Amino acid sequence: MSFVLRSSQAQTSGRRYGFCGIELAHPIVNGSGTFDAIAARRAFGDALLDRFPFAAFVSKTVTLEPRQGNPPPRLWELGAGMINSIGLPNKGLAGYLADDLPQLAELPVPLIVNVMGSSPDQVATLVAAFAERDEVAALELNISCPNVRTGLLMGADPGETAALLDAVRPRTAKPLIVKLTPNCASPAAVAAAAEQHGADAVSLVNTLRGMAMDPRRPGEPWLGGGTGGVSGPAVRTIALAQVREVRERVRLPIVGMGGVQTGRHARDLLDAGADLVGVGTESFRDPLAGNRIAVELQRIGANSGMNGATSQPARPRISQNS
Ligand code: RRO
Repeated sequence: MSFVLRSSQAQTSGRRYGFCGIELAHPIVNGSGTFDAIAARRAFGDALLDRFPFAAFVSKTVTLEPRQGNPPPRLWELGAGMINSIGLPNKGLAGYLADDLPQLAELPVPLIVNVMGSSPDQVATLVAAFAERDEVAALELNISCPNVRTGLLMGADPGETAALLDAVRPRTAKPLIVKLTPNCASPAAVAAAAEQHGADAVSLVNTLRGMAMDPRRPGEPWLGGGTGGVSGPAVRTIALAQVREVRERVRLPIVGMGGVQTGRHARDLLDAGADLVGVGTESFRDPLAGNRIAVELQRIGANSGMNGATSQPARPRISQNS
């Protein structure tokens, strides 16, 4: 049995979006780990390929060795989002190359592979393995997972990020996107280090570390991993502020994400300085959210806060001097 896809595909105006030398039909991509394209293809069949919700597909994080992930429970729902403690379960590099890569290569959009290691050498090995694969358009370095012990070792400190880039940059000519954490003193300083040491783009925000207590076991955390990563509308304003801060510090292209549910939210991130927008938690609610958001964004157009006839703000500010 396959399910029916109901949403219309993003109608692009013919305009293409350039990102690190990759041509995209619109500026909406997925956040790594929030859309399982292989499972979605099983559910929706080839209709998924005709109605693919994103302009590029970012894979779930791959590590060198297979991982089972964190013990359950792995999710806690909030009024304005959720906390995840997935712990990056994956088949490891060999399993990914054998099973997942051939299936992901059939998607109708460029493939960005997200990788993570617990040392620069490990990340360099992963990057080198994908460097020669034509199926892969770019690599995203996950230095921002809040849910594993070593997740933030290289992402919370500009010097560690610089050392990682020094190890990894010589291993590939493909674009390298560095996924930044909001769980550090200065994401903009980490972005600047990434830029100076050869990154091609940055993406932000990954999830914010958070915790929920078990309602039936006083003093005990709900999540099997103890803490988790907060995402969804709760983090949207934080993402906006951090994207703006990073934009003021670096010239690199930015993939902005955090709580995007509508075209308006995407427009706001673009206006804050992002070049592309990632949709994450919203895709769990609606797998075709990416498509809907791309259509909404296109309808809004640029400079949507302005009155088109006069180029004046649609709603004037109240004067602070009167
Ligand atoms: O798998 C996860 O628990 C996870 C990862 Br790799 C990540 O980068 N961000 C997140 O919120 N969860």
